[in-house]
Amino acid sequence: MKSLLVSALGALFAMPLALAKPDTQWFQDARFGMFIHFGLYSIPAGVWNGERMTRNDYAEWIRYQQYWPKPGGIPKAEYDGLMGKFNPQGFDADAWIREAKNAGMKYFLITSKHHDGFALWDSKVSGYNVVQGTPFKRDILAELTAACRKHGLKVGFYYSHWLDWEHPGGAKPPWPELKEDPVYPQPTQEEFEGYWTGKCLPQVKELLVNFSPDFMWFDSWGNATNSFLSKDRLGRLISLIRETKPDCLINSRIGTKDGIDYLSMGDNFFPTKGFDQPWETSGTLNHSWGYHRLDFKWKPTPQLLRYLVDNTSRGGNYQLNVGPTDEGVFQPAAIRRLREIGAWMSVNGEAIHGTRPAKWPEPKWGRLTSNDADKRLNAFVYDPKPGAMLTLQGPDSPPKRAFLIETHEYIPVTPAEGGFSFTLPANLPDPDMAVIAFEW
Ligand code: JFZ
Repeated sequence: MKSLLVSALGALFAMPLALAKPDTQWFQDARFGMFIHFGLYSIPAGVWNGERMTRNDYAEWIRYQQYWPKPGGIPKAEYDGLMGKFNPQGFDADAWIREAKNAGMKYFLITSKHHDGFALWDSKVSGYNVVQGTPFKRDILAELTAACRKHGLKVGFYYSHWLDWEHPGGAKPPWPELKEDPVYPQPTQEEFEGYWTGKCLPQVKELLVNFSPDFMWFDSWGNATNSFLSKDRLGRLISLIRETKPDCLINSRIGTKDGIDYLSMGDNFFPTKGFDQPWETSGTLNHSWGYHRLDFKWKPTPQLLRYLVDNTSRGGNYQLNVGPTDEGVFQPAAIRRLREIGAWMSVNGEAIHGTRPAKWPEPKWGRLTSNDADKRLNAFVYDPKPGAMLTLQGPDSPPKRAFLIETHEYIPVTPAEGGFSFTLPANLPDPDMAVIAFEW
């Protein structure tokens, strides 16, 4: 009787479950993750034959942006020579993931294959990969995935599904300045289809089967140039993922907002309002995503923390990028920032992880997050003035308890018109931000 009931229920739920969208709760609880751009481009690191690259100055674009606007960029055979030099002897998957974990990050995302088409795993689909093509010969994704599992981080892969500069059928850069590159013209629809079924779909399947990723991050932009990402092709890619790994999340830069799990913002774009769907911003520590030896535009830690708090308060995630060097290590400037963020998170992480936006209006003096259905609010006061009295509009009764999270100093609260007022301590441990818990 029981088994009958179980099988009847099983039959009832099997179909809808298979089609249902995966649960995004872990993603929303996480709020903070690490993004990595690592590949052949990490070797030239923005400079080719002594010349700095041009245009967007993203190191991972060097193949096409060197000698811009010369058509064709770096000849393919010359770029492919980087494979013989790819040998990051300092690479230590455990060290990378420990750095992410210590920073308070709950997930890890890496370029499994960027636009240049080079794969960081032992792909049987294309020999253009780290194991078959380089002296390093190690499966970087296998080592990193194992380290993520060991340390309890979720893991996901960036996969460039549209642009691929290795496969003759992959799409080429869609630049308005160079409508048609005479050296490497855009593929025909037929040629692209050959790439799609011959490399893209089988490689994505391989990633899903080999590594069971918790999420995938695809990359595309612009509509006019994206005739390659038809509804039909995207449908095949999404079904492949749903059928192979039903709980794997998919981002919107795949090329559609339908049938996906979370929205990806433009690079370093921090919206001033949230969305109905889960969402994230990918951001850089300096300017370039891949390691660039002449990129010195490092953002200060307080600015990075503001981005994290801004997005969290609006229901979004922050994926902070590191471009490891050709040695396979993080630059000191990256490590310092990750550890400073980690120090802050070890105190204030409880106001970030697992929170949701508060239902009250965003205060002028800072940001709010909420735990336990607004039974606890966290207030992030930006540029706090010692002893200042501030008002939080919304709650109809003052909280029972209010304290500065870092020191547990008690914060006096009083009823006020439309909410309550509170007074900042005379001694503030952090001149940039005061983080206060309010409990009802
Ligand atoms: C893409 C890549 O071209 C780049 O190399 C990097 O990987 C980044 C994370 O993603 O660049 C984009 C993609 C989309 C936008 C901007 C840059 N966009 O929609 O604003």
